[in-house]
Amino acid sequence: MTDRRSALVTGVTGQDGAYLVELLLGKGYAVHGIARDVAAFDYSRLGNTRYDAGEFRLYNCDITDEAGLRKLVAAIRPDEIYNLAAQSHVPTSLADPRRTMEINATAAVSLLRMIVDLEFQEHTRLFQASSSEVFGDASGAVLTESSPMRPCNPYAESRYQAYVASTRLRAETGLFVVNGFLFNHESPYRSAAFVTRKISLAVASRARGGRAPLRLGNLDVRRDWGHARDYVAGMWLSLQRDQPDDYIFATGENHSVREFVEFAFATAGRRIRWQGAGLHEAGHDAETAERLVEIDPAFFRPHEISATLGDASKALQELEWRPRTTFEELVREMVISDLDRTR
Ligand code: NDP
Ligand code: GDR
Repeated sequence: MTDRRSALVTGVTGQDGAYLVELLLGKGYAVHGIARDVAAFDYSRLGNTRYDAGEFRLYNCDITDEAGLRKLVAAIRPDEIYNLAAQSHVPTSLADPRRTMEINATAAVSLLRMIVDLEFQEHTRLFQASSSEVFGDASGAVLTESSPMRPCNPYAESRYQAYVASTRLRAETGLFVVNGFLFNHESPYRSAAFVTRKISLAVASRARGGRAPLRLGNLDVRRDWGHARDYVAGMWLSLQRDQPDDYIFATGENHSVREFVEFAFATAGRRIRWQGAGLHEAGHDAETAERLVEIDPAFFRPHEISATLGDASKALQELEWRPRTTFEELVREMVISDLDRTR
């Protein structure tokens, strides 16, 4: 590759990986993507972005393969690393806490140490994808970078460990590492394991004649939901500063799962009428009385975070970052994308 700026992106087949690669290629970077299975990389997501062989390369590497990863980092000597690879699903972390910890904490810390061991810390900057989950259930309080951290599931614990190690290494070695406390961000590329995409896919399925009701857990939890495209812009901005620091990326507004469901079905022309209570609550089409939504206790969580709400003023002041997409625009984009795909 040429002498243009280079970036190494882990987790490149995920939602944020797609938007970040597009953003970096658009800025003229030489982008190196790491995936467990490079064949899973969906080039159609790059749209019209140029990605000829000189600008974009993919490598097969599991992030927990320390020797393999070290070889790649040493050979590429990237200007920037975006560590997005993760087991990112909270219920899966409850089922497999060990693997979650290996990927999200142990491997993340190894990557940080690697930069120091290779003596790249004067050259290579790293963005670590952290999460609003580290703050635990703050009962809807507005969260800032200095809010207390009370992780309440293995996923959140893994994020917390990576955060603690990175700030320690930053202080000890001068490593340029930024933790982004990312609040939920969604898009048409979101995996169906997450509630927003599950809903948009269900709306699309219903529109093409599907009859199975959408089965959900707690409808009243609230999330500070933004668009992934806006959040990857924040990741990039955070590595362009003179000094590394940690930032909240959030919209400052939250909505319930119920509101997401109502707005998503409304985008496809259906109004929901809720009937019943608790596990017996169901959402019916207000005109046809079809049963569209049901409650399934399997999707409830032992330690639920009832609401998240972030204050991104530090990112606004220091990075001039602000979310551009409203909640309504986000839901509409996801539903229309799934309707188009299934048409
Ligand atoms: P995704 O779950 O969509 O993507 C995660 C990526 O990590 C996938 O490409 C996955 O690859 C890869 N991965 C998983 N395990 C390994 C492994 N052992 N070795 C190499 N790659 C691996 O997450 P998002 O794109 O939504 O999020 C990006 C990052 O930001 C993640 O770290 C996530 O935890 C964090 N984050 C996301 C938030 C959100 O709302 N989206 C909010 C807060 C934090 P594969 O395709 O092979 O599974
Ligand atoms: P979250 O996202 O756990 O916040 O983690 P998810 O979309 O899974 O859950 C959001 C909220 O919706 C409730 N919920 C359901 N969730 C799922 N997945 N399926 C359901 O059927 C359902 N019904 C209700 C959940 O209980 C929860 O309260 C995401 C991930 O991207 C993490 O990696 C990231 O760190 C956090 O966001 C911030």
